Amino acid sequence: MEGLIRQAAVPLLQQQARGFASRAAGFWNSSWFSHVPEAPRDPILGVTEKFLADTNPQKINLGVGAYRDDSGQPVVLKSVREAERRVAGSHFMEYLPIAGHRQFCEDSVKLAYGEDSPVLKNKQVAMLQSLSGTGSCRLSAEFQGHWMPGSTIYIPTPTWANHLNIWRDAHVAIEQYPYYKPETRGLDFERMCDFLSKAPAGSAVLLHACAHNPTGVDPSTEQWRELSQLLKQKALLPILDCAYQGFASGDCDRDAQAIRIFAEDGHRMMLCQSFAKNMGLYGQRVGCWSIVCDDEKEVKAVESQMKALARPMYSNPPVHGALLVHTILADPELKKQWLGEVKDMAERIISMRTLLRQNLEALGSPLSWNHITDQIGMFCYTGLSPEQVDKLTAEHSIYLTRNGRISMAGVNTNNVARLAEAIHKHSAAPDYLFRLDRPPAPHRGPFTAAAAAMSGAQWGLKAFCIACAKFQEGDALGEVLAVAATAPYFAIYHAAVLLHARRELHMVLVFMGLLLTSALCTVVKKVLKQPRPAATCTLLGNCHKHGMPSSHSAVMAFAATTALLLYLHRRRASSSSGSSNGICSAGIRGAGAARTARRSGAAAAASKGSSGGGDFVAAAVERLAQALPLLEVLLLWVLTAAVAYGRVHLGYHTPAQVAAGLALGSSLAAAWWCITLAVCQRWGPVLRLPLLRALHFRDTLGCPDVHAAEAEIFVQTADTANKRSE
Ligand code: KET
Repeated sequence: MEGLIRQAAVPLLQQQARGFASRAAGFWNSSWFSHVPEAPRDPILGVTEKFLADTNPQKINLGVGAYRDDSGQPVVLKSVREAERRVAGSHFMEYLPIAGHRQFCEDSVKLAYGEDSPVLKNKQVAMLQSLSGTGSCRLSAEFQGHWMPGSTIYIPTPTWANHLNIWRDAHVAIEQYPYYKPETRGLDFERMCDFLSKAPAGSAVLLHACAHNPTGVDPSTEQWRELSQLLKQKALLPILDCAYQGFASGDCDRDAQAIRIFAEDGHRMMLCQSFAKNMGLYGQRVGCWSIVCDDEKEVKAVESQMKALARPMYSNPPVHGALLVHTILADPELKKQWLGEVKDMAERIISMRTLLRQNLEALGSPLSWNHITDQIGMFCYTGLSPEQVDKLTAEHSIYLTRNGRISMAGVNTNNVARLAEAIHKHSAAPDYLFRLDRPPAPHRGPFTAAAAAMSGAQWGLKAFCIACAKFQEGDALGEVLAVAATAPYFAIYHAAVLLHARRELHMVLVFMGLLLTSALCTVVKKVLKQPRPAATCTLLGNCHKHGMPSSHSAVMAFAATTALLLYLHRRRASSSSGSSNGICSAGIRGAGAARTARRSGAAAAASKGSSGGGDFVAAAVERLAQALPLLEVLLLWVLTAAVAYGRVHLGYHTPAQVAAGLALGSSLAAAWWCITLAVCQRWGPVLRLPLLRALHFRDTLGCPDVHAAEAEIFVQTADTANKRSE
């Protein structure tokens, strides 16, 4: 019966929930999704969509980077067919582990880093089977976002358009570095190095390992070596995207030179491998993502985090492609056959480059087409403008990406002449300025119902927080010190509140002094440019900030030193109370008399030795009240010590940066105190200025106990009022 009720109740609840949901949706819009705008077509795969919709039998697809044979047909390599034959029926369809097929991964990294690579021999490489090159890149971006928070990715201009989407969706800040020089149609090596040399330590740099997409322009061996040294010097993490190994030169070892140079130079780096192109396994989504670590222990931790990223995204990778790649790479004969096939594919593309250039020259084109044959890999970056590309598509059914990139694999002996004619016709006034592929702008502005429905990636959210001090989970001391890190901000607020509530002339100067200390630290940091501690800055996301001196320590030292000087000054004033003004001395007299009376009462009670418990408490309270100003100063110094220690403990500053902050803050406070005294003593008359008078500003510096004086005034006023009423 209970079960029946439950069965009936569930659909009812669901119905109600649905009703509520649709009513709620109706409140905003006629449907849940009416606010969803159509996304722009993908600049590369969108070309294929348009191509497929075209009915012209002579249409040519030069959009996506996918290999075709000379008759324009997709190719399945013979080595792959053989691997398929061997694999067929020999395996279960079970899940792979999260990190995929281990032997496949080991074969892949050997292909990239080299059979005898020391990083492999030393077991320094963490690896995971990924969803092809895109999946590897996405995981790299996620890993960067998680484990290098606040760091920036430097991406070449131009690049494979999806790089920008990938790092944007992983919420990693993107900077684009110059790579291509349109005037020379070559590498802009100088500007590239110059730009990267200014990147903050702890940033990551995305590099195309070979056959740069879309330009087909790669650094030379010497330039790779220089780049590797530059990145090492500047503490930048290389992330190599290797989607075309074998396609640049026809030789897989030669195309791995950048990877091997970086590994040899001792870089910690990430590598994204794809077997889509070089094995023709486009739809199998097979790739390998690897990270070079310090040692085996680090590999264990890093690999566990790589898996932790993959599991909630897609659980584990598909098995078939990995089995094919493993079957080929693990069998020397099959591998040899495959390497030959890669070479054939690369050579057919090279021959198409020559043919296209010859055709254009034969048509009498006055332009130089050398770059078609100079560039390498799958693509030719023609220099055609987006408008020229549109004309090729509209008038000739020739499809290519609007940045003027041609997938050379789509060119064959049957279509090359038609292609050359179309290019010749529309390149009379070539516009070689390529357009920058900018990441789509994130949403700006307030949260609205429509905007709230956007994916998180489209939000350009930034945090504003005061003293967002990070601490290691489980570190209780770290947590306390992180809380203490808010103290400098409160010191400034406190001064502002005192200024507002007490209207004391010296508080104006103390408040200004605190702001000045903070500003001075910012200037010194900018001048000295000393980095934050290298060991922690990546994790804290502050590698791009400077750390000398610690402004937290400086502000606290300023506040504590000023409090101490004020305390000493007032003590001196109380011992020579004659110097204080009338009200203050009245206050002292009144407070002093009350104290003496209380003390003698307490003493009398004590000497009686009986019912004196209450008086003893009164005496203790009195003593505490007297000691309070000194206790406050001591507390401030303890807090300053906690903040200073915390800056080092939490990894935000080096001990030297903290010491410099403390020295700067306290010496500035001492100097500032002299100015404060001078202002209050010499320029006391400023208090007569109408504005300051209207705001009831006063000078209480010479007053040994302001609170006592104020209390005395109220007591006297109340006494007078009482007498009058009697
Ligand atoms: N990196 C680069 C540089 C690249 O050109 C591609 C694919 C990939 C990674 C991803 O390949 P995957 O298929 O995930 O292993 N580029 C071609 C296809 C695409 O855009 O998806 C292209 O540029 O045409």
